[in-house]
Amino acid sequence: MASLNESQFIGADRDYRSARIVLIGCPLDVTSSFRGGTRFAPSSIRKASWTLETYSPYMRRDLKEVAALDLGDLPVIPTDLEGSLSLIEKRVEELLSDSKKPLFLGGEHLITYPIVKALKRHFEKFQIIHFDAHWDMRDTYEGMELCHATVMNKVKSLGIAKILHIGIRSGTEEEFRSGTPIQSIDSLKEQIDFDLPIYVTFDMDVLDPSLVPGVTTPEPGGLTFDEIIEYLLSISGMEIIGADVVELAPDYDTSFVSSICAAKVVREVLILME
Ligand SMILES: [Mn+2]
Repeated sequence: MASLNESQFIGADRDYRSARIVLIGCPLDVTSSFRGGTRFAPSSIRKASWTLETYSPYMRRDLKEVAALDLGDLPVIPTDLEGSLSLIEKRVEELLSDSKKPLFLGGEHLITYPIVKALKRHFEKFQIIHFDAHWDMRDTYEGMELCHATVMNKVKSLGIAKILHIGIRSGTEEEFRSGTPIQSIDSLKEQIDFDLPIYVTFDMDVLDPSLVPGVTTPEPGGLTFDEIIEYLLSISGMEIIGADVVELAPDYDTSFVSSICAAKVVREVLILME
């Protein structure tokens, strides 16, 4: 076993120059409506990663072959939402100028907006795969225009070619009228554009709360881990330009399994991004 370094995700220890993928922790935890706790997620995911093997039997590849570096957390400030969002955007901008692919460890889902905003300036056209129990497509929520419940609406307004929603099982009638969630691997393969690069945004509550209770908004009726793997395998070989794993609130799960699941999702996504 490699030496345990809980300040870094397992295997993400390349030097900056040779790294192709850069992990950034982003403990933004401001706009949650039910309960917060996502500020503790990046460190918990890193710690949980050390319970995993670097080899993925699903992808049949090892993290050791992936040129990744974990740069630690962004110093986001809870009392300055706008400032925190522009800090995220600026960091993504820097990474893209250095030809690195960003993988963000949330934090709340709102972080996807500044990440995609920066990506949009570098990539003319790409599609987003959105794993989530919730649409997050509201115009406003509790008077807020920028929050976890409006984030995918804000992202869409940036002019994204295509957003594919997987695992959605909660939202308003209006949100459900706005589109149809992907229900199977076949429909993902039908709807995905194989010529376009992908950004992956992964809300941990897409998984069933019996497996991942440590999230801000648990929603019964979710996907199993094996189903997630099937979806991820079906985009294997496609160009992934960035990703985030968000909404883990580790303290609601004293068993630590939610964090281990999040770390395992990150491992698979890292391998897919390489
Ligand atoms: Mn959600």
